[in-house]
Amino acid sequence: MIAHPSFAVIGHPNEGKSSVVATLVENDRIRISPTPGETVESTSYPVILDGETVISFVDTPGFQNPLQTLGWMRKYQGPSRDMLAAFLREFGDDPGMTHECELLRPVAAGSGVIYVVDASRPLRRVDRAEMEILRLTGRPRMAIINCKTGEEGFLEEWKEEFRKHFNMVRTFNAVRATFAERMRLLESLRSIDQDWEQALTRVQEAFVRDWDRRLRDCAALACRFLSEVLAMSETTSLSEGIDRNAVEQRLTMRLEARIRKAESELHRAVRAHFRHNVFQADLPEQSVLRQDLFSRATWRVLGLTRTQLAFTAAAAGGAAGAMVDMATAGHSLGLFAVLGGAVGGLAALVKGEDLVNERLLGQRLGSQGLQVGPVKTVQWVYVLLDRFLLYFWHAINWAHARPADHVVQDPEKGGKLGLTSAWSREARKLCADFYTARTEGREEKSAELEVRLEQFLDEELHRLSSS
Ligand SMILES: Nc1nc2c(ncn2[C@@H]2O[C@H](COP(=O)(O)OP(=O)(O)OP(=O)(O)O)[C@@H](O)[C@H]2O)c(=O)[nH]1
Ligand SMILES: [Mg+2]
Repeated sequence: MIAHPSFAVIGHPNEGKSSVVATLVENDRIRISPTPGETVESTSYPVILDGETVISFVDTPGFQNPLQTLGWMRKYQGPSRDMLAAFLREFGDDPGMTHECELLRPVAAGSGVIYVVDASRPLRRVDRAEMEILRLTGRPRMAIINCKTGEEGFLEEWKEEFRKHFNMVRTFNAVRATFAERMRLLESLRSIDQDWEQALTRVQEAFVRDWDRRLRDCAALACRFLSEVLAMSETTSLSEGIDRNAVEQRLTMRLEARIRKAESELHRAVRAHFRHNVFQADLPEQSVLRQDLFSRATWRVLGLTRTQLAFTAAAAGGAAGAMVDMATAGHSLGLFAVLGGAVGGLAALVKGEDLVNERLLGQRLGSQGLQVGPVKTVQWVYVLLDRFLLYFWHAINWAHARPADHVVQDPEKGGKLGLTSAWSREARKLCADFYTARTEGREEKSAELEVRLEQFLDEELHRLSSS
């Protein structure tokens, strides 16, 4: 007797069974291969949520000998509930039937059946035999149409056959299935057998709770990251005769390296939340995430338009005026405030509206100190957020069953890529206020705004993952 619902994923060799299991249990270590016969043993993969196994899916080898198996089953005379046990006894040592024994063993032990078919090819006699075998097991069963190519010419023929043998049929793309699609599949499983309905309702609820927790964690991680990075700076003391430009450059490089590191740690944490172990960041060739955080390309593509920025700056109480065009701001992007010392002209590499109060920040430095950072434009917060949102979007859309050549494209095409550019003015003002409070070191105000920002981000992550 199995304590939780279990489903054996069964089918012809190479139809995508292991891919379906990998996606459903979010396990990118399951072996998937273009060569038929990759899976030779049945392996049960549990879904563990809150420390408890709520459901498991069994990956099985493909049918090897369906015609002979069906022939035996048709001749079988004993009680039908003993049929599978009798089959395993009879063929347990038969080398020609090892796959059939492997794939029927979990079914004999009480698993339901998910039959996977690549319906982009015509139906054959062996397919009918496989479906009939599964019908004769008498277990709750569902068919999944996993169309590996876009070909749908044979779909109707398949569906007609499915109706005779299964309680439920669903289309499911193992490579592109989102969380919402996985939930729809669970919903369908719920209705194939009354005895499992309650247990599967609890499974569904556990999946949703777990997903909510992941998004809440990611929103919190992003806020911690922003909070840390917005306030980051590098400080040193200047001694007599030192080349101030060289010192400034060194501090800038050090600061950039720290920020890059913080961002890659954020990405790693996001990736881990969605259980991507084997596949590292497979980002599309042209993704802006492949560009360095401080490159011009990044700043050109992400963030807000000038008009949006001007509104935001005004709303957040910054001096009104044209936003600096980061792409033309000199040899470096000139993003960082340079404070303290007898800095003179260095203090304002970037002219225009700055939301950072340099006098306030520079106060503590005295004439011998030099500080680089924080970043002096509010655009920074949108660039950081947009990169986080893009990374999150990829992490939730990378299937755990990706063929090697599968790449998910960035969500938006053309124009401004940043998702924040579509945010409401209130949301952008919240970001700008947070930026100002944080860079000016106003702890209490920052903490209050961070709570609101985290809540807003949580809603935004739900919106991004709901389709
Ligand atoms: N394009 C595309 N390829 C898929 C899809 N599903 C599976 N594949 C590919 O089909 C091949 C077989 O996938 P597997 O998941 O290993 O198939 P299987 O049924 O477990 O195969 P065996 O274990 O050999 O019986 C792999 O190259 C997969 O990448 C899909 O939905 N779309
Ligand atoms: Mg397999």
